[in-house]
Formats: sequence, structure tokens, C-alpha cells
Amino acid sequence: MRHVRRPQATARRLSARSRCGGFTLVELLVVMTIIAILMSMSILVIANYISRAREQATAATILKIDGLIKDRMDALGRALETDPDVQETIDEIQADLIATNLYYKTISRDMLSVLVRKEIVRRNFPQRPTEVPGWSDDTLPLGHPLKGKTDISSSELLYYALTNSTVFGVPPVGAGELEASEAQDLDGDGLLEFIDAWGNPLRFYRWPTGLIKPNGTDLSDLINYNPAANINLGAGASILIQGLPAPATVPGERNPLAEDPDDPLGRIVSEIKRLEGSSIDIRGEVNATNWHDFDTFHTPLVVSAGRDGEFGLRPPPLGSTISAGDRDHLAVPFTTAEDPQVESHLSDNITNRNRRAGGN
Ligand SMILES: [Ca+2]
Ligand SMILES: [Ca+2]
Ligand SMILES: [Ca+2]
Repeated sequence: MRHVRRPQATARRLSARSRCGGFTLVELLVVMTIIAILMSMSILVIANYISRAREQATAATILKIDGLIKDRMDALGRALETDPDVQETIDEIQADLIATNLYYKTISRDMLSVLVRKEIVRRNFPQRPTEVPGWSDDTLPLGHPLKGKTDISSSELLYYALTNSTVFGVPPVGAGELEASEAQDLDGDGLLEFIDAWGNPLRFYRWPTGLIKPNGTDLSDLINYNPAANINLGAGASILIQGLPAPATVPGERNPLAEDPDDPLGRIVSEIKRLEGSSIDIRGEVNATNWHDFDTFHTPLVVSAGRDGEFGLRPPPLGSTISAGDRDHLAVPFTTAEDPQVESHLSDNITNRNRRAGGN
């Protein structure tokens, strides 16, 4: 009996060892495939997690910058209304305007107040070096952070504006208020620029009216301005600016997007129309190259290119001068001929007005 049972017992033991200690080729392939799928899923989950974290970090930086800008804009508004010392600044600005055109000597107080407000905003939030007081006549003192610098980006100028001067009682931002990951000198010129969590520089558009009127509005258009012809204003802007008022839908109806928040009564455009045909010409000064498209909604815009690193917007010019008619500083989107993927490139951008990482 023992001789009969022994081979069977040995076979069972061998069979058990085979099941426990080895796999067929098919079993191994199945296991390896499952592991590969799990690994690729994990990589995707981790990549999405990192991307989401970067979006949130970028949104936090941009909202912080937005708060710093708002504090200064509010201080400007209060000072214009109540601070007697501001009168001195207003007189100085009016003298500068008169130096460009004697017309400003006879300007109405109401229109002057609109232009002065814009000029103060421009001086305190320069987008190109020529807008920094003292730059054009080379009177910046030795040691001034911008002295002798070239290729100054809007991001570098925004950092400079917020960290180097007191704005009507609001002190400059201290180094401790910003993380090292929020501002770096990417191009090594000694000027820090605000950056997003992907390490790309942010952009600053002070008056992003080109976003709302991509085709522009030159002064000859303004003279014959017809809101009904601009019924589709804002289609691109709504991607970057949440809560834009809807454009008018009835021809001739007043268009909420065709309103300058600094000038809700449209005094500047009225004045331009009034002067048309007279010997006074202010169009050399009051134009989109120096200011923005008029009769148009605007708000300071801080933009990250987002995950894809592409803005979909024309870059604000570097350097001290821009050519006449250049509107790139107004946040003009690329045309589809220039960038076939412009809508996709715009769609993941994070701004101080869309709060994309906040859930939309
Ligand atoms: Ca630079
Ligand atoms: Ca730099
Ligand atoms: Ca983008």
C-alpha cells in the first residue's frame, strides 16, 4: 500500500508547489498589464494633483497682487476726493498736459478730473518705462532700480510699482509679504518679476480694452461711434473677466460694455466729438497708444498663462517706446490666423478677474 500511495503523494506535493511557486506566461502578462495600468493611472492622478496645486498657488498669488493693487486704487480714489495735498498733484498733471497742448488750459474741470485720475493711475501703475515719472527726461536718480535698464516687462514694472513707492499713504509692499516662489528675476537683469507656479512671468495689463474691442476703436471711429455696431463686444473678455455685463442686444440700446468706469458720462468722447473739425486737435495725445480704447469697460488685469504656458494675448511691449498705433498693451487677443488655438490658449489662463482655480 505504501508503494502505491507514495507516487500520488509526491505528485500532489509537486502540483501544489507548481501552483504556489510559479506562474504561466499568460498569468505573468496579465499581472504586468494590471501593474502598468495602475502605474499610468497613478501618474495621471499625481500629474492632475500637481497641476491643480499649481493653479491654486497661482490664483493665490494673483489674488494677493489684486488686493495690493486695490488698496492703492482705493487710496487714490479717496485722495482725489478728500486730500488737499492732491490738488498740488492735479496742478502738476494739468501743467504737464498743457505742455503737450494748450487746449488743456481751457479744459472743463469735469473732463480734467477724468484725465487726471487716469494720469495718476498711469504714473502709479506704469506698464512701460516711459510712464515712470522721470524716465523720459532721464532724471531718475543714480541708484534708482530702473535706471539704465532695458527690456522691462509689465511684470517687472508691476513688481516695482508695488514694492518701491508709497501711494497716497499706502506703504510699499515689504519683502516679507511675498513668497520667494512668487517673484524671481528670471532674465537676470536685477529686476524681479511676479511669476506663476509654473515659473512663467505674469503679465499686467493696466487698461485691457483691446480684450473687449479686439479690432480697436481709433478716433475716427469714435467720432462716428455707434454702439449697435459693437454688439459682440466682450465675447473674448468674458473668458478672463468673470461677471462682465452682457452687451446690448437691441440696435441703438446703450451698451454697458461701451462705458469707461473712469468716465461713465462719456465726457472724453463727447469732447473729442465736439472738437472735431475745429482747429484744436488732441488726437495726437488722446489715443489708444497713450491711453486705451475709449468708451470701453476696463479693469486692471493680472494674467497667468496657466498650465499650457500660452497667453493667447499679444505681449505688452518691452523697452521704453512703442510704435504709434501699437495696441498690444491693451490685451489684444491673437487672431485665429495668428494662433489657431487662441481660444484654448486663453481658456486656462488665470486672472485676478476670473478666479479660475476657485472653482469655475
Ligand atoms: Ca527684464
Ligand atoms: Ca528681471
Ligand atoms: Ca493659457
